[in-house]
Amino acid sequence: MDVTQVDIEDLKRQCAEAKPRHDWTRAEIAALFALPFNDLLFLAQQVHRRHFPANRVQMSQLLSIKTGGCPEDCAYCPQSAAFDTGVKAEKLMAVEATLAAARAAKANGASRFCMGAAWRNPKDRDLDQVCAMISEVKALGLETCATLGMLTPQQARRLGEAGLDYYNHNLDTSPEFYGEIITTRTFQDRLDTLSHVRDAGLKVCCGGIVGLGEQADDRVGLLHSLATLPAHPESVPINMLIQVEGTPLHGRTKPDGIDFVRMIAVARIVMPASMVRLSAGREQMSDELQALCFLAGANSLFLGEKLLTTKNPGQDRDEKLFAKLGIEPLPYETVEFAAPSAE
Ligand code: SAM
Ligand code: DTB
Ligand code: SF4
Repeated sequence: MDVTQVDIEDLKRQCAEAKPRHDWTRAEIAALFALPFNDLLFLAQQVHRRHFPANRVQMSQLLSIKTGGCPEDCAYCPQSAAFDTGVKAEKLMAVEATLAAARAAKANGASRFCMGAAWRNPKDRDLDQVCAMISEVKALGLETCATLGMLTPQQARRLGEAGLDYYNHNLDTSPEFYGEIITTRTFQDRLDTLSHVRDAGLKVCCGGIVGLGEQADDRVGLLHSLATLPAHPESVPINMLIQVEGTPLHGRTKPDGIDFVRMIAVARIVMPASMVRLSAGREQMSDELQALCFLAGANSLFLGEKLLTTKNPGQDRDEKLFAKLGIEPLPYETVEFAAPSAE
């Protein structure tokens, strides 16, 4: 990839206008990654302020509604039945227990509730129960998101009818590196599910992970795949790998924090109107590293002590962090501010 072919001053001027575009080249994205760090952050913060209020971060709550025993072999995941991680397989949670968690999340300040299930794909019978959860969580006044694995077009439509706002399905990494991380479904399978979700009129939540052992070019490849989709995902979670003992990726060299911030900043610039979510991995991050992620354009995080099966910083630490940084929660009513313009 020849970054020297890119007119970087012209690219910076164009990016600062913050107009969503879908014709990104890999060379352009690589050139953004290669900017001096301060130039990259300055540009990302300029772009951020064209679409979102400054100093506002959405608080989201994650709940594992069906834990463990997953037939897929995603090498990062503690919930795969292929690895001995100590996560026990459980049944699908009852609607009432899910609602109790959603009420508690709302009381703690969350405006978004994400339900995750360790499935390759949902069975239609299970989907009835998940649809009931979605309708009732939505009725509490929370934005809803679900991540249940691969979907058929009909299943995506049913979720939309139940009131689902977003469906999360990550590409995780570049098309080239993907096969080293997951063998039980293909990159194309994931793109197919994303297009069913889009066709059903749902908002798309799609991102990936840093720290899988990928090369810098794989990070470019992931963001290129996302930013050249027919419509940008409205929501882009960027996860730092949480290394779980028993998974094949346990013991990988950890990426540099500055490279993680660069990933957030470039995601913000190439998908200017999307929510960029600082997702897994905050437990291991310093306050300073998280502050740089917000400066780079991240505007959502997960609240609480637990993600799906792993630890998260918890309310006390987050309240102190928000107070130190002068950040306030982004309320539900203003989240629509994030809707990408029609281009
Ligand atoms: N089973 C569904 C699926 O994979 O589509 C939904 C749940 S899955 C846990 C959702 C996402 O969580 C994965 O795509 C991955 O990006 C992220 N994830 C899982 N384990 C992780 C880990 N150890 N560290 C960071 N992110 C992780
Ligand atoms: C996403 O990209 N990150 C969240 C959410 N989507 C579902 C999941 C993070 C899971 C971290 C590992 C665990 O807690 O099991
Ligand atoms: Fe299963 Fe999702 Fe974990 Fe992959 S990431 S093993 S599909 S729960």
